[in-house]
Amino acid sequence: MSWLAGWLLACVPSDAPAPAPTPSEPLQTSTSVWTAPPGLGTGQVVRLQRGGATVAVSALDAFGAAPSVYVVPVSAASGSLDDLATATFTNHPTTQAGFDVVVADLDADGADDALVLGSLVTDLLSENTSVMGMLAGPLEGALSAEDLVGAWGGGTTRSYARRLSVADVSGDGVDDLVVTIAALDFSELNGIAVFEGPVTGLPIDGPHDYEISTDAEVGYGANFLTAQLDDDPEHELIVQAATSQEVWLTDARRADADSGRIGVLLQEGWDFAYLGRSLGSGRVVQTDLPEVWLGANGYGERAGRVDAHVVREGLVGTWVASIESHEPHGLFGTSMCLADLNHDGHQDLVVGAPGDPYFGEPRPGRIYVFGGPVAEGEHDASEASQILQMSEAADSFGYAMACQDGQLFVTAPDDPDGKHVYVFEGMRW
Ligand SMILES: [Ca+2]
Ligand SMILES: [Ca+2]
Ligand SMILES: [Ca+2]
Ligand SMILES: [Ca+2]
Repeated sequence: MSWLAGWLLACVPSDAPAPAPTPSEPLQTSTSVWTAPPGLGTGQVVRLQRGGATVAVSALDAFGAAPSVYVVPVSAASGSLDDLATATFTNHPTTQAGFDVVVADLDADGADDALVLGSLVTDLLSENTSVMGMLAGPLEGALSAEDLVGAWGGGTTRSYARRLSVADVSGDGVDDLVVTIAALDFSELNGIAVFEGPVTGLPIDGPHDYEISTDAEVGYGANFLTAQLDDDPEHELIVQAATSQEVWLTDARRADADSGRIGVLLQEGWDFAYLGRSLGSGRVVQTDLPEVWLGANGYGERAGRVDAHVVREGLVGTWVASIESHEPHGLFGTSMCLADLNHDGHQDLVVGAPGDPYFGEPRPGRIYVFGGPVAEGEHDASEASQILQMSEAADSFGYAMACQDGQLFVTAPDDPDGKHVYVFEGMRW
């Protein structure tokens, strides 16, 4: 059984009614709304450009195919994504889900490039393989599959999977491209591939430089994040091991690629909690140590929770705080974001609870804002500084988020009115 099917099938529906929504009073904030064209489900993915000047938003058509990507300046006011985007990429119609997108200057020529990751229908049996394509900057105007300067597949038995990141993981000061690897049918997730930057050369069809992999049954690489967790210059990997319900902290330097397995945060008895569905790093709990935040949106009747672990020397994680929701099928922890949103000098935590489209009653999505510092120990989600809900529809508000100090971008991919990205600035609570 694949890790995804395992997550979906193992979750037992509950007849317990969800408590009535309790959104907070309107936040003191300026809110912009980016609206998608009719029929496009925008916002499965929202990612800040490396550097924070633009936001990339993914979109799928009504059949979950033909992924598009809008690149929008972070300062854009409310309006149509078609009008606000400085670049729009529309993929080939036979291309399926848009798994991920990153915008960064990967070839170090001074102009942003985009990497898009999707699944191609390769034959009549709908056997899928994931392909990662690069759009070389400058990113301007309407772009199509013909503008892709190169495409990577993973080989004959594996493909690049669902998550991308750009960060210096090799320690030479130059950003690298990091991507998960899976079996072609996604039944096994078992590695992280690294392309050492700068990634240049056209066409780009070479294999990755090295990889960090584990036994297939671990499910290493369903989700991951790059973050700075110690004193060495390179970024570390925070990796979801979906099948074994773990999150691993991994040093991704080339010299350490064989060991790869430095820290393990094993959570006993959390079957199908989907630990690592969302991942974060920062310093929200009052501490001098870097933290990793782990979302487990399937925990406890799919109510969900998030846990913070401080990271000590040697990438050893120690639990310090948790925030648990008691609303079944809220899927609290589907997304999260860490930044100082109200400019008070403390990082804040935002957690998305978009609702459960599989086993729950239709309900609006919500986000929970926890003003930092969050005290050590156990907390209830109702302690949030703010709980926000933007409509009465089952809009999946909170499905994906991106943020930087003072700015929060939240998607609502199922909003029937097409209000698919909310931008919050100047937040106060
Ligand atoms: Ca470039
Ligand atoms: Ca590097
Ligand atoms: Ca480091
Ligand atoms: Ca703050």
